[in-house]
Amino acid sequence: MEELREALNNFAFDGDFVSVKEFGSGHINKTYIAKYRAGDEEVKYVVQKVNNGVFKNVDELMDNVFAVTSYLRKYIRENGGDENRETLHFIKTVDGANYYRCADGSFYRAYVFVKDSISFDYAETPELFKSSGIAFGRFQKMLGDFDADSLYETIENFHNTIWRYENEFIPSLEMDVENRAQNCQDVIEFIKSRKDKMSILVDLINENKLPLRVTHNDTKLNNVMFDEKTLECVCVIDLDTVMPGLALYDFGDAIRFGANTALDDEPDLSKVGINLEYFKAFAEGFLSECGDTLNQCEKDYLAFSAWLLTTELVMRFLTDYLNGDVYFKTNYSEHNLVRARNQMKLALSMEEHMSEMEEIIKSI
Ligand code: ADP
Ligand code: GN1
Ligand code: MG
Repeated sequence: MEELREALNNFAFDGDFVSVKEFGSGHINKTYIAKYRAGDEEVKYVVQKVNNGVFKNVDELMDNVFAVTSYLRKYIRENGGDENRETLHFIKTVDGANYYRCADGSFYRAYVFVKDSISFDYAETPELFKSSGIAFGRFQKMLGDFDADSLYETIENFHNTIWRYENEFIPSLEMDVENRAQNCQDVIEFIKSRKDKMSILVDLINENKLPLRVTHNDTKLNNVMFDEKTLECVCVIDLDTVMPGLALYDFGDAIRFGANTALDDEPDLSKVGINLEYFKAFAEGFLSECGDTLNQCEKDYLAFSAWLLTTELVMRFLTDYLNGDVYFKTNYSEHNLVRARNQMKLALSMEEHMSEMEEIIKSI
């Protein structure tokens, strides 16, 4: 708490401090809401302790998010939108820096809480999920002319699935530091038997069939803020992984999280599967914004990307389980294994329904 206080004292916030509390359900950073009072008005800020284990170079990370949000603010202003609501507004420190480094070495950053907005871990309706598709499709469209080369790769090989298999999954299995491999042979087998399909998108990049774009790369439903009253999408958040990537990564990752018939850590696997209605809703929203810019190869692999990103997460959650839960936040000791099995069930369900998923894409 002391470092949090130290950080709060070093941002150029408006007004007097009222309160601070932990907030949100992200798996990576530690997020707080800090309330301030300026005259009669209460102002809310989001203050985050950056996960320095995940993001090794905080300078580069913050350069990226400042560059992207500055670009978006200008784009939104020039296109008649509300730049204070439709993208994140970062606050500098009193010394004019992008983030604050505490005496104990931890890193904090701050931005304005998007007013009257709410995020969801589960979409109650297909309309809400479609709206998140609009948000991520628009995000990609808005960044269409952003210079991808100017961005740092905040996490290398983030969605290079086959690289993760060879360089993370297999080594963690061989080390098996917690002696946990014996608990998850079913998932290990699942992953190993899908290895051949893990290089498909990377191969298509190398063959120049899939273009690198500036993408979000972490398109979970709870990385979109919605208007509290109208439930329309307002703003895409969590910009830490904005870097050159594939439109397919953004599509696939959103589906694997939001078109699951259950939460992604639901332990009762009978509840887990692909929700085709939600799949269609998201695809309609996403493609209504950025469909025009996609080439035929991108369109052809949309359904596949949902399966691939789901399988990638099976592997990432299981790798973290084998490593002793060092990456994702967990609430109990088997949490990562539960997540891996959940995503495995979802991937199996997609395998069963792949032709329907492909038909849906063709119909849009
Ligand atoms: P993580 O990387 O840990 O997922 P996020 O940046 O996604 O961190 O923030 C975690 C949660 O905090 C989000 O899911 C959202 O609910 C909330 N949040 C983050 N930024 C804002 C914001 N500017 N306005 C309102 N809520 C926010
Ligand atoms: C993490 O930060 P958050 O909770 O939005 C992760 C994603 C995973 C997701 C799984 C930087 O997202 O890649 O898909 O958890 N983010 C990072 O729920 O690794
Ligand atoms: Mg998040």
